[in-house]
Amino acid sequence: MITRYEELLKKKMSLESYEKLALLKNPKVMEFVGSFVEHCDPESVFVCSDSEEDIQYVREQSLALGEEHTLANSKQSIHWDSYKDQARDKTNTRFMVYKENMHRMKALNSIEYGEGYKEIMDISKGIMKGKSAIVLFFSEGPTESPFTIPCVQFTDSWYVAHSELILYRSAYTHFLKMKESEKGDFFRFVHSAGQLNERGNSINLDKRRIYMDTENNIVYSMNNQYAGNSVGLKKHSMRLAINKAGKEGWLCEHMFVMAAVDREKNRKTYFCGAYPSACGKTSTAMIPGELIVGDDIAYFRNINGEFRAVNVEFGMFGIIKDVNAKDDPVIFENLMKNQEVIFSNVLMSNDKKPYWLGMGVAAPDEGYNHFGKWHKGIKDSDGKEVPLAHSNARYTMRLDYLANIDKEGFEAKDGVKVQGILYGGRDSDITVPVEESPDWKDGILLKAATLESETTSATLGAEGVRKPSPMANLDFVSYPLGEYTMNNIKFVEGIKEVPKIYSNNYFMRRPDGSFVTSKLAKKVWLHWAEGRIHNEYDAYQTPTGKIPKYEDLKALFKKHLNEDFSKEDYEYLFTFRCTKWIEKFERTKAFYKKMDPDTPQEIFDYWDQAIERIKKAKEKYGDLIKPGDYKGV
Ligand code: SPV
Ligand code: MN
Repeated sequence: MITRYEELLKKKMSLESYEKLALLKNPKVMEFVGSFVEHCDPESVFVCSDSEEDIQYVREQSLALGEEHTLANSKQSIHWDSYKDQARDKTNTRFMVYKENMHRMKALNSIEYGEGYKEIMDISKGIMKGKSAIVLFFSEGPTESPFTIPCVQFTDSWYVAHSELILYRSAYTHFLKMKESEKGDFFRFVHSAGQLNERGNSINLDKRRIYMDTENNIVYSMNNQYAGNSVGLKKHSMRLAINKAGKEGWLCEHMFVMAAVDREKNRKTYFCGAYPSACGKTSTAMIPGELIVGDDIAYFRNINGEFRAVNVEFGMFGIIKDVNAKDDPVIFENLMKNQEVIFSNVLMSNDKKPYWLGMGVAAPDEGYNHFGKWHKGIKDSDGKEVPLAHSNARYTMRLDYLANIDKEGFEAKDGVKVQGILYGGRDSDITVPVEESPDWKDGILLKAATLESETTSATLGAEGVRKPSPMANLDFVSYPLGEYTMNNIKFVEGIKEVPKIYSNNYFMRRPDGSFVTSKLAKKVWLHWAEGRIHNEYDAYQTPTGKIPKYEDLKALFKKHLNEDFSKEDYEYLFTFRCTKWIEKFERTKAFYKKMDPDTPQEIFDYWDQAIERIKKAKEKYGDLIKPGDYKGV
C-alpha cells in the first residue's frame, strides 16, 4: 500500500513492524499512525500485534526504560506516576466542540474546537522526540461481536501500553479480519507522557491536557501517566462511546456487571450497577458468593428485544487502599501471588515488596514510592507529610485471575441478559438501603438522576455536603445531560423484559453517627432485589417505590450473614423522610437546570409530580413515614 507516509514509517519502524501495519490494508489506520508519527516525531515506532512475543516485548521495554520495576515476585511490577499526577485531571480534560454547539456544552468543560485543536497540536508537536513509541490495536467489548468498538492507541509510554494489554482485549487480528466497509470506524488515541525526569515521570504537568474530539472519535492526551489520564481505552474511550451510543440508540454506562447467585434455586441473575466513587461499586461487584463480570464500564444493547450488557474491559484498575485479607480476600490473595500485576503509586520496600494503605500488615519505615526515596515522616515541598502510598494507588490485573469470575458472562459475545440495575449513592440520612422503582422511567428519573454522594471526613472540605452525581456518570457524559437522560429513558423501547431498577445506599447512620449495618449487609439488599425479580417477596409501598418487609429481611440476614436483624434497625433504615426527599429533588432540579438548560420540560414535570405526591404524603402521614404505613395519597 502506497501512502504519503510510507517512507517516513519505513524509516522509523523495523521491517517487521511496518509489515504488520501494511498487512491490515487499512488506509485510515495508515493515515492515523503516519500523521502522528510525523507530528510527534518519535525516534522509533513498534507495532504490537496480539502475539505473546509482542506483548512480552512491551513488558520488557517498560522495565528496560524504567517506567516499571520488577518486584520480588518476578511477574509483578511497580510503576509510579508523578507526585502531582495521581488522579484524573478534571480541569484539563475538555471536549473539543464546534462553535455552534458550544452553548449547550459549556457546563461539561468544553473548549471551542479550533482553539482546542491548535493548543493540543502545539503541545504535541515533536513531543516524542528521542523516544520510542508503540502502536496497539484493541477492542472495547469482546472482539467480533455486536458490541465491539475497535480502537488504535499510539503512545510513547510502555507502561500505558502494558496496562492496556492487561486491561483490554488485544485486537490486531480483529483489524486484520475487518471487512472493507468496517475499516474506517475505530476510536483513535494519541498519548505522550512528554518529557520525563530521571525517575521516568512526566515533568511538564503545566501542559497536561486531555482533549476529546467526539466529532471525529479521537482523543489527545499529553504530559501525563496516571492511567485515568493516559490510558485511551478507559475513560477517554468511554466518553467517545457515550457520544456514539447517544447517536446510535444504545448506552455506555459507568457500571459493573455481575451475577447474583441463588445456589438453592440454581439460578443466576445479572445486575449492572452505578455508584459514584467510594460508594461501594467494586465491593458490590465482589460480594462474596456472587460472580463478577466487570467492575467499571458496561455497554447496553437491545439484541433481539433483550436487554444485554457486556463488560467492555478485560482487566481491572482497582483502588488498592484498604484491600486486605479480611475485607477483600479474593483480590488480596491474587495480589500476593506471583502473577502479572502492575502496582501503581504504592511503596516498594528495600526487599522489593509492595505496601499500601489499609493493607492490614505492618509496613516498613522506608522504601521508594510516588514521592521518590521515602521514609516515615518525610514531608513534601508543601510541608505535608507523605504517606507510604497514595490513597488513589491502584493495581492493574486481569479479571480472569479471580476465582469469582463469571466465565460465561465474561466471554459471551452477545453479553448477558440484564434483569436488575442498581443505583447506589452515599447519604447518611435520606435514601433507604434498597428500594424498587415502579418502572424504568421512574427509576431513571427518581433513582439514577438523583444520585448523590455525601462528603465524609475522609475527603477535603466540609463534611456532609451532597454532591450530585446523575447515573454516577457525570465525569464522562459527553453530550448535554438532559438529552443523555432522555436517551436512558428511551433505551428500553422495544425491550421485552425491562430490568427492574433499584436504589441502594450503604451509608445510613444513626443520629450518633454510627453506621446502622455492617459492610456485609449489601448482600442482603442484593438478594432481596434478586428475589423480587423472581416474584418472591411482597413489598410495602412508599411515595417513590417499593421497600422490603421486615420478615423477609430478617430471614435474609439470617440466611446470608447469620445475623439477627432487629425490627428497630429496620424501621429506622426504611422510614420515608418526606422533607429530605423534597429537598433532594429540588437539588436535582437545580443541578439539571445548571448543567443543561435545555433539559426537556417533561423531566422537570416528572420531578414536580413526585414532589407534589410527597407533600401530600407528608400532610397525611407526617414527615417521617414508617414502613407499611403509606397507602397512597
Ligand atoms: C474512576 O475514577 O472512575 C476509575 C479510575 O475507574 S480512572 O481510571 O481514574 O477513571
Ligand atoms: Mn470508573
